[in-house]
Amino acid sequence: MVKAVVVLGSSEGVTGTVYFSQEGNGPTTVTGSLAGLKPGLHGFHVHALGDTTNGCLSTGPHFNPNNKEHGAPEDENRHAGDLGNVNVGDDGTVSFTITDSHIPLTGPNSIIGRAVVVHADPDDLGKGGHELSKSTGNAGGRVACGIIGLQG
Ligand SMILES: [Cu+2]
Ligand SMILES: [Zn+2]
Repeated sequence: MVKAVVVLGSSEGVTGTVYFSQEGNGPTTVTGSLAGLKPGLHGFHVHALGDTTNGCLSTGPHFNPNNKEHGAPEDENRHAGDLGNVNVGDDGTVSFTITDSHIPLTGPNSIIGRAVVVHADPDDLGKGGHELSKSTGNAGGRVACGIIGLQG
């Protein structure tokens, strides 16, 4: 079992912790909770770089080792980092569990050392018809992020 964690930070008061675990070559389980967000859907992704020297902006684009287009988690044509949306309640918090087979914690496409980013707006999952739909899901600004690190 390989485990990882990211503590999310934000200049806008968003807080959260997200845990990852993977058994062998099986899917990765993502369990997290976030607070301080506006109610509704927020894009939730793994971005390519673990670089926060310029805040969440320097974490690069969605992690995309196979050169695909942006999509929904269940799509064949999706970035590895496309984890869809989290649905925040009226109290500004959300707890979630996601199981996904595109974000391993070992091997050449490992997400260790990359970033989790939470966006201001909903991810349209590539289907919004906006010029940004096929690259970012038009999910708006980056309101919180953190670097994925190994956990014992
Ligand atoms: Cu993103
Ligand atoms: Zn994407």
